[in-house]
Amino acid sequence: MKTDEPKTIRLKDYTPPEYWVDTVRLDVELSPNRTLVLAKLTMRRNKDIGSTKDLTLDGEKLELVSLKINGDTCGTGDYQTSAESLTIFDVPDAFELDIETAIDPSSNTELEGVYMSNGMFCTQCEAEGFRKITYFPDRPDVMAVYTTHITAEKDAYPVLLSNGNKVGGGDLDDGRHWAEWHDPFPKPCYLFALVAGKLACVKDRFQTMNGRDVALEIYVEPGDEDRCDFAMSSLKKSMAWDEERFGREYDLDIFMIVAVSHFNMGAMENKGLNIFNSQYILARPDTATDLDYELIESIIAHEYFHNWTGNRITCRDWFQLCLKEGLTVYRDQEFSADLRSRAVKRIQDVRMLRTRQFQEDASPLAHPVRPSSYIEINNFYTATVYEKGAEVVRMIATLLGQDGFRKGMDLYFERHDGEAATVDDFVAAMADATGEDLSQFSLWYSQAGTPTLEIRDHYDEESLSYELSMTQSCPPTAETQDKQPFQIPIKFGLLNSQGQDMEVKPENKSEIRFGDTLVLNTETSRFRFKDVPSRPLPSLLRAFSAPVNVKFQLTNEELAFLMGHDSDPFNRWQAGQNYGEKLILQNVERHKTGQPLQTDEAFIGAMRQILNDSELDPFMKAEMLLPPSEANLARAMDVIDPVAIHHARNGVLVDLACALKDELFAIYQKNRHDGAYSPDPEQAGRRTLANRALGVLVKYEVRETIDLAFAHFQAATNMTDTMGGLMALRDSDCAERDAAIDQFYDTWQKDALVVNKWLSLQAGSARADTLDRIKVLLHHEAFSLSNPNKVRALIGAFAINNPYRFHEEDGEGYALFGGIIRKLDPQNPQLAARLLGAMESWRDFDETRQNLMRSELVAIRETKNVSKNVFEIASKLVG
Ligand code: B3K
Ligand code: ZN
Repeated sequence: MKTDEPKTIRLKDYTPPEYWVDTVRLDVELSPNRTLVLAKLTMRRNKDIGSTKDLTLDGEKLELVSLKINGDTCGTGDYQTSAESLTIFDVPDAFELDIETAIDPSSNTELEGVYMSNGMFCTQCEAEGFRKITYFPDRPDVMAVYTTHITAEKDAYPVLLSNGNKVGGGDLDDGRHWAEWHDPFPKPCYLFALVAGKLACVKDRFQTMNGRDVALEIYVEPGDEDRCDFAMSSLKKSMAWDEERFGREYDLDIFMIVAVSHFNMGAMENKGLNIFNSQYILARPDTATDLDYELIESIIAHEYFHNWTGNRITCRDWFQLCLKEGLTVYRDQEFSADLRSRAVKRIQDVRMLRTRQFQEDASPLAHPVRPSSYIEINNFYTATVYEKGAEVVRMIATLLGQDGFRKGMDLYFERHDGEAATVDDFVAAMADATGEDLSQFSLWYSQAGTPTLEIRDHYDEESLSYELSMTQSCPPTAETQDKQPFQIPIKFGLLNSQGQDMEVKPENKSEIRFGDTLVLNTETSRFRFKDVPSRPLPSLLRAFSAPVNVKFQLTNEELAFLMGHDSDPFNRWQAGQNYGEKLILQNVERHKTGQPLQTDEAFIGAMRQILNDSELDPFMKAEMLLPPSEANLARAMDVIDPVAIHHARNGVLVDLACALKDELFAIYQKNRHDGAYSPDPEQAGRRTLANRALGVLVKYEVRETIDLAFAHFQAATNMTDTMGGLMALRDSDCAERDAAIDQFYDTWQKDALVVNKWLSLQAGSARADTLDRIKVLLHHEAFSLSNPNKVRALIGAFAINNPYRFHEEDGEGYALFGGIIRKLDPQNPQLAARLLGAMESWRDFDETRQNLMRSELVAIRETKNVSKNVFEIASKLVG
């Protein structure tokens, strides 16, 4: 973990492995304090490379018990160990290696390698955790066939699981038992998994498109069996969708998922044995919100889809991470879009992209979708690699069209199945399948930063011609100062004065694809259209066809018109966001100069029309009702003023609440939940709308609205409404708020996942006592620094999602946060480094806050024994 001068790994230094591993047999004797691992590897020299006859394997935190080559025990002169490796001198060209190591799962707090969660054994090997289990060439381009033999005490660990199919099992005479698993598909070691414990199992089956019968098993802690139905049905939907949309069939006889309480991220796609953070499996209407259900569905899909994009075709090296992650996020986004509302899904994804990825891209942590160097690979599971990675795949699909994209995917699977591939291989398959030249497009993989598109238009009444001129620019980032122009697909439409799409007739037909997509591939381009009967209103970057910022001047009237009429639902929403942002930023100026806040009548009128629009889907209405978040507003300011942003945004909400009281109340009444709960998108959309309407109404804090919110909370029959009531009350200083919070804890204190919602809710409050409350909660029985879900629920919700209180000018929030990072780092460096990202935008604040954050970051970086994870983030931030 600790290194004085952490080494930087670079893409340009990649060399193929010197030795291959063909088969791995692992004998794992489980015991909490001392687990013995006997690894039998059949190895051979890579003939194409390799000058040395020495074999170096990765290994960390291992006790080497014994070592044999071709059955002969190695003497101490035959090998050498270091804190991170084992080197065996002068090995033959082909040999069998027996390595026996001992590990201590019970003291593994990093949650990487083999560790324990609530008394069960589980593993996490991606990215480099396998080296904490045994010595191995821990790199994804070494792919082997695994057989895993597990023995453990039968009473304490009745269920023994690993990858592939179960090939044997039985009892031993000392109270122990065994199971053997064989995975016929060669895989990199990061996809290895093992689980042992007292687990309940929920079973189902799936018949594949070729009639193969697959057993589906979800393993959970006993008592949670009644919370697995939705996860199971999501799994079956995912399997069917991947067959239908991409022709991909599942390949083993069994697919297993295990839910664990202690997990550093969302889930892990180990071959045939996915391991999940229990938060993304367990759901019952009274414990999970509509959003939880949505996340479960998409994460189950994501991990399942990895079976082809990640497992059957894996990554050559970790610089290619977006090859599996960006592509798989794109696939899970498409899955959700097909199952639910495409427009709402796009809005949610873009909101997240802007909040997390655009912010990262504008910070000292900016890196390309395919980074060119890293110190700690776990720091690169970022919004850029995942979310921007997915946007890049989406742009390829937009440029090639759905059919072209499918042809490219088919060719990619055909060419690279069973291989460890690169981003270039993927792009080449797309290009070769369609004849498209994607060389310029590939810059999206190597240049970081969010491009800005400045657009102007001109209409000539005499010639009835219309022109759009576009200029792209991208700020310098560490890896490239001077950017080359990107290839940018821009979906668009031209609206007439009735709000209908006009027929688009480009002067140069080759400049437009599929009738609605312009392709910009120079710094500046002009696109001309003929026979345009009247001055059009352009709707630009429809469906957010590229991850860029758009600058195009529109008047308030034009924004209101687009909000009401654009045939592209995403751009209706976008116009509302732009309008809202404009008004809030005006309020920011008023707040700074002590003037009363106000909201333009036309905006309120446009919102009223949206609320009254009987054609508009409730979920879309709910999205339109939500103004840009404080984090997104911050990106629009040269110097972020978190206090002014909070009040300015609140000011607009208060005005909406006042002016639209009747409409909001009617919406609430009409859409609030009634009857039997189902997490389907139709019901969820109505509940979201009712809860958001309530959330806006209470901004106008009068007895009546507080009573309404409290009654809503009290009467709730599902967690979505319970949380809706609590969220509405969260920022108020009233007695009902405190009563609701206490009552919630009394009801749910035994349920860890629900209690996490309680922690987040308080950490996210705008109330003045939030920081003090967090200090109390840090010592509350509901909190624990060793459970990542709890840390994220309390500290993440504060530092990442509550900018108003986190950035209080006295610096107390920063001090508390810095202290927690320093305490967490020695236990769980991965989590500590991730949380530290909360300070990524520190340079965009005023001098006082900058100095306060800077000194915390320096103190963190200078901490004795700082992990390389935290060191890398802190040093990049401080610069
Ligand atoms: N591949 C895992 C993430 C592993 C993170 C390691 N620090 C989950 C996913 O993206 O599907
Ligand atoms: Zn993934």
